[in-house]
Amino acid sequence: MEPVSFEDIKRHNPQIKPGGRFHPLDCKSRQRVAIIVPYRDREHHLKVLLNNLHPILQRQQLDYGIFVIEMAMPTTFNRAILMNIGFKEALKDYDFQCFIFQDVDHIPENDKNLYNCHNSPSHLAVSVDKNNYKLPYPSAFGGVVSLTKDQMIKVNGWSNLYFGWGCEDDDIYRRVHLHGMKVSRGPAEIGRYKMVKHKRDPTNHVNKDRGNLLKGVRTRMTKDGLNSLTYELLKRETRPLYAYIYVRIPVPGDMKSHQ
Ligand code: UD2
Ligand code: MN
Repeated sequence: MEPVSFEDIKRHNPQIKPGGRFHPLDCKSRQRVAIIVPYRDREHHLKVLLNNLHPILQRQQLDYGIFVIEMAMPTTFNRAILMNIGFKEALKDYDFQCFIFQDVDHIPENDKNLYNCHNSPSHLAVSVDKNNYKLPYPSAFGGVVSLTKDQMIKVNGWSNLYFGWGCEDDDIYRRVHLHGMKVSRGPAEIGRYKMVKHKRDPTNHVNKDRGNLLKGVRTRMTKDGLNSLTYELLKRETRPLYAYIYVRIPVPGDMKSHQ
């Protein structure tokens, strides 16, 4: 759980290709998997995550890539729109079939927690130390989840409208159910995570509008998501351990300016 320098992580994982890509040389992976990490000012967490995740994913013999999507200051953080951007940008690189949406502070504990996709969207972070390794509520869908490319398109991705903390995960959970799918979960002893301890970030205050937004999912979901996504790509870098994507998000009310 201690941060390790990016150089040391690279040295310990010599098989990782630029952009944080890997595929096994002695077999063909079942799935091509993109790991999307929403990010702002958490370098300490990113070091802990990459130091744990790269070894695990290699042992799982995945054909994978890690994408870190950073949102430019000063706009209030918007985790869900970064997921949509990661989905779109990763597909420009490679024909990924499966998307894992991974919080930067969630560190998997068990190698058997497979980073792949299923017939229905899946919640991977079933038991997190922060919640005493218990699911906080039956419809929880936070931390780490997986959806296939087709499932993402079917639900129109994540909402773009949740600025600040909360309920963006409940929004996509509802989209999944409103499209006749159910969320699957593995056993709690496998879906175990440690969350790096942190305080609420200064640019991610509680979203006061989250309850209202959530009430409107059904009517909003067909027009708020992948099909209404707008952002400004500021930088795209192939870093040794991950692909880095730096974006500016238009604030609500200013949506037209970046189209
Ligand atoms: C919970 C959820 C999380 C998300 C969030 C509400 C669980 C286990 N976790 O986590 O999935 O739904 O509530 O938005 O249910 N981030 C940054 N920089 C920032 C702010 C956020 O990188 O300044 C990213 C980072 O990947 C972080 C994630 O967004 O892990 C979620 O934010 P959080 O860790 O502050 O939220 P938390 O722990 O309450
Ligand atoms: Mn957290």
